[in-house]
Amino acid sequence: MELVGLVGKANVGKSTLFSALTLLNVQIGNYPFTTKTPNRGITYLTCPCVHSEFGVTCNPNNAPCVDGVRYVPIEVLDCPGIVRGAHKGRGMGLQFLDEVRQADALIVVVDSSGGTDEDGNPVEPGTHDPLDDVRMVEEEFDRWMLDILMRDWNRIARLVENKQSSLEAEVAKRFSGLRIKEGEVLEVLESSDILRKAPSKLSESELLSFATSLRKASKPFIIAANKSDVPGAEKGISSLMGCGYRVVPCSGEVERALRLASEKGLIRYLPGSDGFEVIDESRLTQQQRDALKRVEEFMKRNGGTGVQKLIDIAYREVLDYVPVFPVEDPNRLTDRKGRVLPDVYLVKRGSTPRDLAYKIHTELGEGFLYAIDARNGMRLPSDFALRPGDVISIVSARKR
Ligand SMILES: Nc1nc2c(ncn2[C@@H]2O[C@H](COP(=O)(O)OP(=O)(O)OP(=O)(O)O)[C@@H](O)[C@H]2O)c(=O)[nH]1
Ligand SMILES: [Mg+2]
Repeated sequence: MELVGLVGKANVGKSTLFSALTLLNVQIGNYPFTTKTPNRGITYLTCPCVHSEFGVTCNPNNAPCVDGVRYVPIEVLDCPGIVRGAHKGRGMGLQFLDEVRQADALIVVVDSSGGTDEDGNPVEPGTHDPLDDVRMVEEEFDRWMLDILMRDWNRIARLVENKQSSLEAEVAKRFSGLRIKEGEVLEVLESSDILRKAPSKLSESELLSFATSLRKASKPFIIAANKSDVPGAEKGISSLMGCGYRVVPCSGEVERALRLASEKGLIRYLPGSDGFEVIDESRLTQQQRDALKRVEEFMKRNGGTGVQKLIDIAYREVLDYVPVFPVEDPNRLTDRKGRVLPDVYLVKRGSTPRDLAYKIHTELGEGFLYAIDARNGMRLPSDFALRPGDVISIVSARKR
């Protein structure tokens, strides 16, 4: 399953976002380092279901369908806070980053209200520039990667200089599990000056910029400008716009309150929508009514809470994944259990039907013969790039 990590300075609201995204109760507190070990949970990416286009009713298996929207499960990891110097062991250190090696992307959470200082202690809103926190996370992450490289650099240099191995193979090995392949490491190397020098002659700063390029290639960042419900957050959000990454203003706290109220049956709220409906006004206390009024105003300004957008933008825009609907029978749109449009899979844009087959099951990929587009019953060319919403039947020599 896809995996996304929530990282960032201490006390910026990572666990609140995690809880909103997964509706699990985790420890939340207004002091740094509430979270001591990473938490894992399931959240969902949303995409339109194709059932109405085909005039059928779907029987979801891996991705529930609500009001024509499919919710595709994605694993999410809530990490302990990072502070400056973490790579040298300050705060909670960076040991836990080993767990984010497998993530497709990282959501870097910042306090856009500027109400937490460098170490994560609460301060007057507007007194801290959240852009500093993006830079801090970049630096700590890159230094963590640099340390991994440096730990073994003499040996790597010797192997490469004696022609016993290649630099890309050795680097890929050190970051095994980072979801970066040898070919991608080579691309990064070729776009830098690194290959012009013997590995043993490289300076620490050259290796650091190599680590930065590796990080950018393997772990795209999306910035969650959290706490955007706090008055005055616009200043922090506009400062963040200069960070070079996609910035999504959001409020984990508001999203969490909405999901809880919806779970209790007080309101009707679909994550990702820009409003909610009160189910029975008479069941609300005056305090709840006032709170909902403020939430409504915030959502109008922000176009929703931004929390669902974070996941959707991370996968659909930044990572550029495409949701597709594999079926076994292209006429009835069913799997072998007779379920209509049961599953949604995410594939990287440019993926072919064969890539999809491998993603579903190695054997299906190995026996891949051809694929059929269920919209017109035609066979697809082998280099066909899957498009969002494609309904695909894979014909394989090897039965699952
Ligand atoms: N106003 C506002 N406050 C928030 C929001 N999200 C979190 N908070 C508050 O920020 C504080 C920290 O929240 P946590 O979710 O524990 O933060 P964290 O980043 O997980 O903290 P560590 O685990 O210590 O790194 C709590 O007091 C939350 O109530 C938000 O969207 N808006
Ligand atoms: Mg936390």
